[in-house]
Amino acid sequence: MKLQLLRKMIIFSFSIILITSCAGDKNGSKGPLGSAGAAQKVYVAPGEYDEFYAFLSGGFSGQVSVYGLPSGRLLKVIPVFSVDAEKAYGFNEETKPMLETTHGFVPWDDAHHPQLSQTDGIPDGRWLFINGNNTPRIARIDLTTFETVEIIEIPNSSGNHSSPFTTQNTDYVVAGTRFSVPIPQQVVAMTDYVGKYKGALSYIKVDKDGRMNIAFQILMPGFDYDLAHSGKGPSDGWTFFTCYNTEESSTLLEVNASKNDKDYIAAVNWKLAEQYIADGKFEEMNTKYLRNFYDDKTHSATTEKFEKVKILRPENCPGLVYFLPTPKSPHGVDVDPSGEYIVAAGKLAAEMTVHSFTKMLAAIKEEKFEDEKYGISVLNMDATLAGVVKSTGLGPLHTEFDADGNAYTSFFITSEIIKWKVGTWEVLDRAPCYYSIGHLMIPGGDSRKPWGKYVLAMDKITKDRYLPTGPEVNQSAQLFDISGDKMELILDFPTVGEPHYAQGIAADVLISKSKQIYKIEENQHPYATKSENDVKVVRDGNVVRVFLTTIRSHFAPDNISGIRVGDDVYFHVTNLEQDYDVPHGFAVMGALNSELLIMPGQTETLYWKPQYQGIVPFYCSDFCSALHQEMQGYIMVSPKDSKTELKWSVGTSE
Ligand code: K7E
Ligand code: CUA
Repeated sequence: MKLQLLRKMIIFSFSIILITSCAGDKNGSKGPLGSAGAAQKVYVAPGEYDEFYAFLSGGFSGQVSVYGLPSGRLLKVIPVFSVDAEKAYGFNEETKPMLETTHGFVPWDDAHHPQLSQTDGIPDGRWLFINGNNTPRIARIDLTTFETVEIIEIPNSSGNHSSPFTTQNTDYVVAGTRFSVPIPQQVVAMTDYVGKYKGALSYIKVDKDGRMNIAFQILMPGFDYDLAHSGKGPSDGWTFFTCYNTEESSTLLEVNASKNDKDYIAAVNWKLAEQYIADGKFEEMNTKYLRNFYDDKTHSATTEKFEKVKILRPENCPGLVYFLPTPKSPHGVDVDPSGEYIVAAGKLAAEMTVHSFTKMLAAIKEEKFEDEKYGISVLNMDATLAGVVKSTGLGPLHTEFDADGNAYTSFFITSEIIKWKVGTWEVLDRAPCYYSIGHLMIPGGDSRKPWGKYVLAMDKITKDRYLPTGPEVNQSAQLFDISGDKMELILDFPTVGEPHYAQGIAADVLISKSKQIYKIEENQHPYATKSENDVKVVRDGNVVRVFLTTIRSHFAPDNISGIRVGDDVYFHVTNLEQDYDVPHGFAVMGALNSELLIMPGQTETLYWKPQYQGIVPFYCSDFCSALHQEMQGYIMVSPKDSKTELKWSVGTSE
């Protein structure tokens, strides 16, 4: 507190000096004053923490990266859908099941939309969900450990883009399909697309402990379901999905899916869906999907298989879905903090359309319909329209909200953020982005109670912002201070992968919950070794299990003999440390997978198949102490048909 006050005073006096030495530039937004002011705003002194956590998706990296704001410092990369050799994710025996799907082991995905769990529409810091776009999945990250603990596959989906977008009490996360396909899968010619290809909107129930189950799927017309947001406050109970390709074309969509002047927002009444399910108005469809769960007591993941989903058909369920006409190929759909306004960004439209939830309900009641598509009523556009934002920006994509009734929309083509007033629709400010902004994020900016303060732009093209690094240059994020009337650029920093969306949360919600160690007495890994006295090497046919421990600065055992060429060797390494921030690594020469990086109290397993006789070293790969470089050992590998006995030791050379 004192430190902060001191810092503020220093900044204040520094500003005075600058203002007096820079006469003529009174607003201070340009020149040396601007840059010094900006640097001060993002500087976090040693001994202090950042104010917010920001979780950025990695796009084609498949992971989530965690940054501190306002400093823009990278704190962690969380492996989610892609293997990560640094953390042995997808390489050690414990996490391999996390990436299992009905297609087999999938080592990669395209992760787009992180979404924090909410209570009463406010991010609560329990979990972060994120969608896998390519092989449809949703992952859940535990925010006490910052590790992926569950991944559920979404059947009948083909491109999980409009996902996960939680409801306001995390009753559900959703999964809308980008590609429509024949459901159930079968051969239907692309020329027969119209009416025969379908899009599934899935509702995944989230239990109190976070576990995910597919509750039901709604079988929709064969459009492309692009993005979503759930209602909040008065509109809680509804989800809004944008759709494009209402033309139902299967080819050259850049032309053929841009013909209709209007596409739709699909408004889904999920509380009514629950009622239809309870009343038995569903059909059960055979399908296949997997759910993978990582238990941080056994430090291991397991896979379960499921074979049925409940299907609701809108044509048999009156009132379940309505279409709101929305100009041309809308992309993002965002609901303001009050829950009243539904903002659609028509990426090919000049203006932005805002629908009113109250008017939508009235139009439904008064049956103001202008059309019907596959049994779904299309509401009259004027009847639901709340207003139009005449921004003069081009290519609107996404909107977030601050705490003062303002909205911020990203415009890809004109590469800018436009700030406008919710309710009056007037444009208040605009700020250029370098370059080509996609998503943007305000901490809490899609919740009922935004923290505001900053908006983070996630830019697609970096060009000349950073030093050149060959043909590939990193994507870039840019941070704006939005505490004043005008947005002020205060920082830009390169990102991991290509972030599509992000979530921000006040740091103090997470700090106290963050786990520092795994308690060794709670370790229920079936191959854990809880004391150095219990280390051993056990043979069962060709399978050899090595029970190892680590503690600064040695392995036990560190001399092992009796392993033979062709054995299936499992190194079960338990880190006996019980201090914060003391992982040990484990690396074996020539191993075909990765290192292990074992947290205090954790057990991890490396599989190894020795291929030749001789002496094979292993060592700790994480600099853990002054004698880290001494943390090493030897394995003697004997010929395949030898009769050598297993022997192990530490500290004796017998
Ligand atoms: Cu606009 Cu995948 Cu959310 Cu990219 S999406 S920007
Ligand atoms: Cu243990 Cu380095």
